[in-house]
Amino acid sequence: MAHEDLPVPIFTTLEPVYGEGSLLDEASVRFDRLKSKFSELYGCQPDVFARAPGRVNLIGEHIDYEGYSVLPMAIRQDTIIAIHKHEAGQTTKVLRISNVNPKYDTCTYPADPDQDIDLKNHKWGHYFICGYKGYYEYAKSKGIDVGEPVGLDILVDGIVPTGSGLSSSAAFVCSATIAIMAVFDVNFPKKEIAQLTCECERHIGTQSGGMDQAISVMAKIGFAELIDFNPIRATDVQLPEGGTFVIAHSLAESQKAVTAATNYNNRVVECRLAAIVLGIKLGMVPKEAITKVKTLSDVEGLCVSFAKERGSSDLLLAIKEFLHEEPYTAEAIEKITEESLTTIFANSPTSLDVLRAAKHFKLFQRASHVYSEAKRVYLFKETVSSKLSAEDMLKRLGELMNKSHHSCSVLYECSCPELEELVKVCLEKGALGARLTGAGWGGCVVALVKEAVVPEFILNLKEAFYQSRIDKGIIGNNDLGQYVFASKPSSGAAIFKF
Ligand code: NG1
Repeated sequence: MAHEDLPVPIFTTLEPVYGEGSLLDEASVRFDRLKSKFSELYGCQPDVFARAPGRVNLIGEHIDYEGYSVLPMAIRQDTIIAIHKHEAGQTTKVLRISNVNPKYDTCTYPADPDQDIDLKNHKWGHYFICGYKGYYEYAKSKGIDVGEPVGLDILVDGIVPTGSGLSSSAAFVCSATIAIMAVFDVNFPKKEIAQLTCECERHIGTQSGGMDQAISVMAKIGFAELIDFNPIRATDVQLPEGGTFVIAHSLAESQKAVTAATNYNNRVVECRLAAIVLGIKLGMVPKEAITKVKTLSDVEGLCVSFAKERGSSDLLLAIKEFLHEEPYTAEAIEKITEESLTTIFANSPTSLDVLRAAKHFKLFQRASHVYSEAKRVYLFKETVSSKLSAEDMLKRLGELMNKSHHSCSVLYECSCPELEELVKVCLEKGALGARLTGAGWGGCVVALVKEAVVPEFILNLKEAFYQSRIDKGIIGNNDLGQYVFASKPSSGAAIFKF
């Protein structure tokens, strides 16, 4: 059976996930602390535990929601959730969500799975409710008898740095969903959980693409994964010997849910508009384009045919011909679509927020990024499977990462001054390639570094980027390990029943 058709594994010991040595030791301490804190808080033991990892995306940024494949790997940092279910019929039907980190206050929600999430009042516990709603929506759609909602006690321990582009949100939503499934004694194939967690994270107000949840659920130790969408599929990618991916935090926090209207969701809307305009220019009737075209991948075929007719294989030809570099006003787009933008997005409140906040739309730049980035993902995968020498392979991968960063920075404009500085420092200190990873607008850089020089590279980064920030008290001298680390591909989500 294909890996993605299997259910989430259930283990009775920590070793299958955490291996041995310091990782296992660290995990044992965390699980022991969860158990004792749980009984202190709730007066009982958890029924079951679930964990899901964060991820680093090696290449393929801001293209998952356009239907294109991406190439991430899971990192060792994860979110663990301990959960206990109350008996049906008990009067206190609430969800109590606590965190081992005292920074997060306990959140209480009703057990009603149809509750609305208060998006104007952002709380950390909302991410659990995404998983909760997602579980019920999915179980009902599968005809599973979900019965009356019951009270749940939950304790969370997350060590994926937040706002860092390493998917702390997906690690939380996936571990929440899987913990809920496990406590209700159901399990679904991984590809279905990847899809349902992607959809339910959208309850938080971002129009997520699905990469983070897919890798968190489907990752395998030792491999990066090429993730395809529609349908979701994961193909193992063995990374070349001799190279290490170093993750370094720019120390600028990226608040994706809070800035959605001007950043993340804005780009999703711009891509949709670019796709509709391209569809019309390439011969679709406006009404048909508006109903049928959701993503740039939907009009790829038309762009390819257009290029072929002109004797070219360049997908970008249609963009160069039909979209202009100057930003579009809403009125200019409406002349082409023959429909108001508010009508086009009438069913999507978060897109309407984008329209209210946007001054103009950069259709040429966003579409150019998406099509070129999609191509780089395949070139990366092809390079990894090629017969090139390890040295040449690493060099080529580094170049692709640099091109990806340039495109994110200049065409997609999802970088920020801190990320630009850190990418520059990484390259100056010998990285073969470096790029922002994840949504951007803050968060982390991923750099490809020759394995033999990793310790020296990290020391150089400390001197050139972090020391001045340590001196200013932005981070503590002893905390550096949380902000810069080498990462190996880790394993995916799991359930523990001890
Ligand atoms: P992060 O970096 O975790 O916020 C976000 C999206 C991904 C993808 C990347 C950009 C969510 C949960 N994740 O990731 O789907 O679009 O940005 O490539 O919204």
